[in-house]
Amino acid sequence: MHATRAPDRGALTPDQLALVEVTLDFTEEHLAPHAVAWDREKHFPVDVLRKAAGLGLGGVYVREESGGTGLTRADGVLVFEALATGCPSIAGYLSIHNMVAWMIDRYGDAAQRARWLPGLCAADSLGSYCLTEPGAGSDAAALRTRAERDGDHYVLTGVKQFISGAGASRVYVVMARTGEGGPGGISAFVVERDDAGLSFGPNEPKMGWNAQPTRQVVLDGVRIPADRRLGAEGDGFRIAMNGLNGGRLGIAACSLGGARSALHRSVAYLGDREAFGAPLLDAQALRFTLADMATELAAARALVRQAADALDRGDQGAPQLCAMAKRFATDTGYSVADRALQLHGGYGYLSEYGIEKIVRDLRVHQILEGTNEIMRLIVARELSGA
Ligand code: FAD
Ligand code: 2MC
Repeated sequence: MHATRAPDRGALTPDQLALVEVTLDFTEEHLAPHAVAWDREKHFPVDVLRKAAGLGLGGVYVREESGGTGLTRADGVLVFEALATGCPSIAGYLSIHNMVAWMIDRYGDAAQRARWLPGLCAADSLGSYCLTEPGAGSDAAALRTRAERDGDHYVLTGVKQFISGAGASRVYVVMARTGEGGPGGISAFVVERDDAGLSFGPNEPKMGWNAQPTRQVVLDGVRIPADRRLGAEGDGFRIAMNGLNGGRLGIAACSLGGARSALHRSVAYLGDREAFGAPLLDAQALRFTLADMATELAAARALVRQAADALDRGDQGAPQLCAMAKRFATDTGYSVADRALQLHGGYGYLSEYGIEKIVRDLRVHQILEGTNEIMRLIVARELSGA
């Protein structure tokens, strides 16, 4: 087995090694060869997501008794790192889809699990997570979308901004206000694509993550039965944040995968490219750059896995570790990818080589699922007790 396929195979159990192998085989066959074209054509490959679900990747953290794969977070970060070596954008979307499926499994009742999880696990229905609004991003508890109780129904009105997968997804977990201002007045709901009053903005033109749509989700008096609420009234913010703890690890792992691919392409490129009478790989300055990239990625990977273990154990400090891991791995991933571009010289800047796409895809990981400033805020609050 080559180092590009499992950088620290000794740390993995036989089951994890097999999981990584299967995921990498899938990635090399179904993602990597198409990633540049999907980015160029802004194509969302729903058929490929269904194929991934055939391997159990539609319900990675959904319990087996609910029809999922029942993997741990420690397994999950291996899966998403492997997928992102082929396409960070598709791996990132699949991580969000899995966050939604996990939230329904974890907070839904038996009827809700039976209604939505089979479709989500098979990726026959895709999932979207709707927290951000035009006026409430980092300060998510300031959200203004309302859910008014009306007998056995709720009526939802508001706008959700930057929603990944919107329009293509069938299942939307929407955080909306049912009570007072602040986090305690928020509840979580499942809205379906066919619900009357739901519509979508245009696909936002953007720097990266082009292989998946990003749209506004507009709720104009969407009337849904009360049994679409996940958990109790007022629990929505906690549900949203607990979803994000795992989601942040997924995004962190996607940064590791994208950057790992960029690093290994750089090694191969410098080995082939001759200048001043020798392969560029012989130049010590460039070898040291590669060594730093590999070292920083290994450090980031160790922190991601530590946070995943903490989340699996239900440690009290897990949210802070997830924030540290998200901040560190996404900053490191972007920096590694950017150095890989430089090592490719002018060719790194050409779309054809796929390196500039990785840089563009990884840039947004420093912004979404909580900006890296908000990750620092979470860590600093814990340090200072406020
Ligand atoms: P703002 O909150 O306005 O922040 C602006 C700047 O100020 C940032 O640099 C921020 O870090 C900084 N800042 C804010 N507050 C503080 C503070 N207290 N201290 C220090 N700095 C601060 N959201 C969803 O709900 N679902 C999705 O599927 C989804 N997908 C996305 C996909 C893409 C491609 C993008 C770009 C975004 C997506 N988002 C999604 C939204 C994303 O989570 C938000 O963009 C992000 O949380 C930041 O919110 P904002 O853009 O409103 O920035
Ligand atoms: N895990 C578990 N619980 C959490 C939590 C976490 N990560 N973060 C907050 N909470 C709880 C917190 O313990 C508190 O509970 P209680 O009332 O029982 O004490 C409650 O939630 C309210 O928390 P705060 O008092 O800290 O709320 P505040 O408004 O001050 O700050 C902040 C919360 C800034 C941490 C939160 O708003 C945040 O994470 N903002 C970033 C938003 C974000 O990540 N958006 C991502 C959108 S999704 C996306 O981008 C995709 C691509 C899918």
